[in-house]
Amino acid sequence: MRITARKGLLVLIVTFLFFGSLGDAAEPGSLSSSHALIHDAPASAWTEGYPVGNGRLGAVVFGRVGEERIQLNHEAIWAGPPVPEPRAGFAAVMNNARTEWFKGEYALARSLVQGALPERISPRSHQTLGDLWIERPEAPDRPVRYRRWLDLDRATGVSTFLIDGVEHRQTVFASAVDDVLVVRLESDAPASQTLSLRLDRPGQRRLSVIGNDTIEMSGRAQHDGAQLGVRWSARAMVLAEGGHVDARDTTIEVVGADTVTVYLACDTDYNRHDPTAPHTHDLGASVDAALSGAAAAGYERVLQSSVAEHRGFYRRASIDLGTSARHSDASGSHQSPSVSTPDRLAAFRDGKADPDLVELMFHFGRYLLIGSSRPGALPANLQGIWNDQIAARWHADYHINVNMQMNYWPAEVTGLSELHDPFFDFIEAMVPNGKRAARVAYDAEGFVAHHTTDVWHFNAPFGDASWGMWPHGGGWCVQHFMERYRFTGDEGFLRDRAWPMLREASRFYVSYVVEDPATGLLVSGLENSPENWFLAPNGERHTLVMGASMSQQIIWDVWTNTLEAAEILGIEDEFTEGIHAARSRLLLPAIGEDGRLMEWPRPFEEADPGHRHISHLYGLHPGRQYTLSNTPKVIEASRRTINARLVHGGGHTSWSRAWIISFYARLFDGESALRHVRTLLASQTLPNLFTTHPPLQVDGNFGFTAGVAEMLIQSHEGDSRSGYLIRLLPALPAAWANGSFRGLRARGGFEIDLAWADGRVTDARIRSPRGGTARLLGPGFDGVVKTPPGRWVRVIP
Ligand code: FUC
Repeated sequence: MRITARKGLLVLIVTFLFFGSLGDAAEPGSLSSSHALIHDAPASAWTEGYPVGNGRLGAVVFGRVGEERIQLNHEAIWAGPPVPEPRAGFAAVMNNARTEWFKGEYALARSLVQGALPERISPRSHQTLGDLWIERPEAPDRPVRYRRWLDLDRATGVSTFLIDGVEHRQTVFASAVDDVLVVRLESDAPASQTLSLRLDRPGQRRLSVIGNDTIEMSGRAQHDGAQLGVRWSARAMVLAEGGHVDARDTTIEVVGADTVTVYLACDTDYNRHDPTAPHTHDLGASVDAALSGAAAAGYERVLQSSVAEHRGFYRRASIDLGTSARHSDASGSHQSPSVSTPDRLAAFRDGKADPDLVELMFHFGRYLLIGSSRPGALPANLQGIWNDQIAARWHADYHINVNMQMNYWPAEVTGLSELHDPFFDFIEAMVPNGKRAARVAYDAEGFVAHHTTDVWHFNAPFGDASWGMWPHGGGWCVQHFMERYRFTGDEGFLRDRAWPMLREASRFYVSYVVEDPATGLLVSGLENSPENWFLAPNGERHTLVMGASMSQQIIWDVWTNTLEAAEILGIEDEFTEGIHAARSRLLLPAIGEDGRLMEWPRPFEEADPGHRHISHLYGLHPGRQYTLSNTPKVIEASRRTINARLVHGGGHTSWSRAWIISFYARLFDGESALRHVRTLLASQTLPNLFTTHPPLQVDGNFGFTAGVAEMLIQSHEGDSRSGYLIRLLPALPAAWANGSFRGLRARGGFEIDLAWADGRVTDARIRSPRGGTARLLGPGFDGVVKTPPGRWVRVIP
């Protein structure tokens, strides 16, 4: 093994099989202030409940005593078609509109396009499965010695309380191993479980009982008899030790049991590969199979296997920003786990330092991804899988003008690569409709996707042009395929999955862009810059342009990734030549007179200067077009762009705030990044740590985790042939001067553990399954490391 030290640094290289000094600092404990939410009262609102999930099946647990509510979700309970369809003849309208736009006839261009767009069809939402209600008629109104916690390391939501001097404990979790939701009710005295259980739901459903211990709720997702969608069936089996269990109407009554275990399973006829061809198997039978499997295994085994399986993901990464016992200081910045999460949030809001809370929020993002995105399932939607509504805000759908992508920003860097799979499967499943939309709507080749879609894979420009006229969802999603390759080095994935997507997205853009008659450069349009408005010279508000900066950057990104992939795969043909030629004629964003990166190709004023989307910084993040080394002027312009947005109230949704963390991280500005880490936690986070748009949108949680990771490690510079540049602690704020991380990933397939003190790297180790070479650059460290396959290489400055 060789490491080449630069700048005269002394570097010692040793290969270790394990790394003692970092292991304990970052290891999740059983209940720690960085790995658990704690409340001292039951949830009085859904946003105070604890989410649990196995990727398909989820719940929000209220932890109430007299009337417990466990709100249930299945990822695939969706109302159905009709969906917006691409409209033939649209391309001709678009061509006329483009001509008018180039002449400066913005209003006419807009009305032509708007007049040809299909209407929005609403709601067609993801829906709550319903609720499991557990009633304890004799429970006091006010619980005594009440406490509940969500243990992120075990993925269990627990509540404990006293009734008549008897200590009760409720444990809820969603097992991915047995595909059941489990509710366990125990106490420290025999025969103390007397309660009734029922299922219900605010929308259409049928209720029945099966035998004397199982309740069934089934139906077909819909909106008031229309938009018939997914058929589903859920059953809850109630098993008691001691006492009696009986069914009355649609309720299960338990009297005097020692313990009660409820297994709940749900299945649907949704076919994620082809939603138009629903499954035809017997849903009741498949639900029964899951229930009897869990019952046969028994509670302890179901629990243990669930915890172990969850930890297989959860324990892959950890961070310590300086407040674990090792680093806690006399000022009392270390929080004891006994302080409730709302109290910690309130203290944080008042300016109290609580780096463990930042760690907790970082881990919560990983926890939510594990809970809402598992191989073989649907990707995490706007709410993950947690939704208590029949018609959710934005239908809890798959917005792809930032939101779903943000959900997956933390996946690779925190070592949860497999959890990215549902995203890839979903985008690939959209390809047939995406090709149809390209052909029908634009007379173009290849694959397109627009600003949003849902489980029916619909794909069309529709609705109001200010949000619906945006054909870059596909181009943006395709970036993830390339990033998966970069993070894993998996050439099979590059060849079989990334390349076809890159090729089809590139083909769309080649046939879609047009020449700007004034400059001869290639521009995309007409379309919005998500979802902002500009003021035309005559003062009118408009959204549609030719050559919005974000569009041009996404196209640059897709074409550049395509060429890079082609080179790795040894593909050189007419197609790649065409991309080369097109890219050299692509309009690239300009810097305006005020020094900001321009959002539109002409110097329009923003109608909403504090707009939540800062789309035109796509090339800074998540793209890799702009870096301090390559484009210093654009980097400076980016800084001014963000400042201007913030001065006007930008970042007011949690996802927008989260993106700003990553922007600042890419500007190597740790203090500004930390300011937004704090603002997101202090003012855009709900009592159960869900981030709020408002209402809840989990993209902010995922963007938070990704943003914190981006402050600690970056690897978007370089490539697989010349080697990646891995920046360690590129945006470390002074408040995090001492700390460590474990298991963060870098492009090139590397996994890195790191410790630092006084802002300087003190210890690091790196490995990659395939072996490789990378340059590591951090405070107090700069060197090139070569790792043999699978072996840790320790690097000590
Ligand atoms: C985008 C955003 C909105 C919201 C919606 C789900 O369109 O502009 O703020 O997050 O997605």
